[in-house]
This record gives sequence, C-alpha cells and structure tokens, in this order.
Amino acid sequence: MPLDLYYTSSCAHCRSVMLTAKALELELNLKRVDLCMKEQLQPDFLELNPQHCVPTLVDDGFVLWDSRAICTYLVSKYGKDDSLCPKELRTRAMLDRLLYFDIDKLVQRFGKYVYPVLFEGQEPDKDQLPCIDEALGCLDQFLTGQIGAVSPKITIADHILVATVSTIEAVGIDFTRHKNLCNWLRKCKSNIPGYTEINEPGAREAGEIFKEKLASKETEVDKA
Ligand SMILES: N[C@@H](CCC(=O)N[C@@H](CS)C(=O)NCC(=O)O)C(=O)O
Repeated sequence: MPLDLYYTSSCAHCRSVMLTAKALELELNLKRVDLCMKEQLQPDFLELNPQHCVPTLVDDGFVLWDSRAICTYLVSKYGKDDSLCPKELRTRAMLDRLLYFDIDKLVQRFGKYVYPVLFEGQEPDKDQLPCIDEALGCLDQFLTGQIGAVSPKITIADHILVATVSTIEAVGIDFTRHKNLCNWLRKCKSNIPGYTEINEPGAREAGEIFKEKLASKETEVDKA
C-alpha cells in the first residue's frame, strides 16, 4: 500500500519527512499542495486535515500531520532498527530536545523574520537576525563534531534540523562564524541519502521566493 504525502517542496517540514522516508527506502506517492493557490483550504484537503497544513501523511487510511510526528511514526513502523530514532533513553531524550528546539526556537525565530516578507509584503524585521543567530549559536554548541547531531549515525534530528538550517542558509542569513554548525551542515549535505535531490532544490526554491519578494519590496520603496 503506497504512502501518500501531501507536500510543498519549499516547506522545510515536508523535506524532513521526505529525507526520513528516503532513509527508510519507502516509496512515497507525492501529492503537491500549492499553498500560494490556497489549495490547503480546499474542502477535500480540509476534510483530510482540518488543520490544513503540509506535510500530511496518509498510510493505509491513517492520516497524520506534523513533520516530527510523521518522522517518528515512519521510523517506528518501517525502521529495520532504531538507528534513525534511537531507543536508548538518554540519546532519545537528546533527540527529542533537538526536535523541540527546532520548532520552538529555530523555526519560530526564522518565521518571525521571513513570514512578514512572504505573506504580508512587509520589509524583513532585521531585529530578528540576532535572535536567529543566538538560536544557531545554541545549535552550534549541541554539535560536537560527530556526523549526527545526537549519535555517530544520522537520525531524524538531522533530517529535521538540516531542512531548517539549509533554508536559513538559502535565504542568505550568514552563520559562518558558527564552525560546528557549518561542519555538521557540510557533513549532512554529503552523507544524508537523497539530500541533493530532495532537500537542495526545495531549500533553493524557498530562498528564491524570499529574495524575489524582498527585491519587489525594495523596487516599491525606490519608486515611492
Ligand atoms: N508543525 C508543523 C508545521 C507545518 C506548517 O506550518 N506547514 C506550513 C507550510 S511550511 C503550511 O502548511 N501552511 C499552510 C497553512 O497552515 O494553511 C510541522 O512541522 O509539520
């Protein structure tokens, strides 16, 4: 039975699920949802997911949304072992901490910077940049040199964080001063199966959309 994944490639949360599915060698039946056309608000999709967000997974009639829940579900159901989501208590606790850190700090602060530009036609709030940098600095301290963020192997924490961090990079936020972070990102890019096909184009697309919105705003300001 194929797994349906409703997705948008510019969305980091969708890409993290796709990276986990790739690591598990799962075939996904990809169903693109055009958020610009508000397809997520169409009755059919609302019936499936009243919270109208992507990624949304349908596995043999079981509907699940929220990328972190989907990644852990896929590993629990389809993983041959626990390497992608270790069961060892402390490793699992550190992994969970990173998943919460990603959504609670990194995504939230990054959102405050990009969403006004993307959805409200506003200038970016440059005051958010030090907050994003501080969150990236915290992440830098978590990353101690091994390939994975919490274990010597790649886990779903890496899938989730790499999707966010590569999108932050793609919109042009400089974090080169965070050396552990840059080393980890470089290793993820060359070690995560499917990184180049799955994550890179979507992150690039997100960066381009942001930069285009920014450029059109600047032209507007110049004309005024
Ligand atoms: N916590 C959710 C966030 C999902 C989310 O915010 N998705 C956005 C796209 S990146 C979305 O679907 N927005 C459309 C909407 O909410 O109507 C996850 O990790 O899956």
